Amino acid sequence: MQIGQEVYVVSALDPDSTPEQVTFDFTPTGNPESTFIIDRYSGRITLNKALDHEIEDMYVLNLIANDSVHAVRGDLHVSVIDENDNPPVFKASTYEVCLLCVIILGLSTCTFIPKILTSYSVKF
Ligand SMILES: [Ca+2]
Ligand SMILES: [Ca+2]
Repeated sequence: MQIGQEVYVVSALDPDSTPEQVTFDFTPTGNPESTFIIDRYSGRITLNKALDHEIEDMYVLNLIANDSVHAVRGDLHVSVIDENDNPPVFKASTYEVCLLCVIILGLSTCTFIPKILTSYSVKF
């Protein structure tokens, strides 16, 4: 998800207030690293930073709904679903192997071994 994308729209029920009288905000610690933005009147929450599952897979947002007399808190859990956005990378830029052939009892088997030794000898 990219910056500016809508995440959710929170709403509140208040029988003695009009929707315009209820405002929304995060608690002082309810928006980790200012990752999200909330529109105080519409309750629309959008991204202030791009999300990445590999960095953070879950956010818990602490919200306040306020009718100017009462302020109530609520939580919104945002799960960041993993998408396949990382290509595979070889662990080494170059691989070198030496093929060692061993003859045992007339049967030949071949085994790949990492090239750790610069030279080696095999006696039969
Ligand atoms: Ca009210
Ligand atoms: Ca991913």
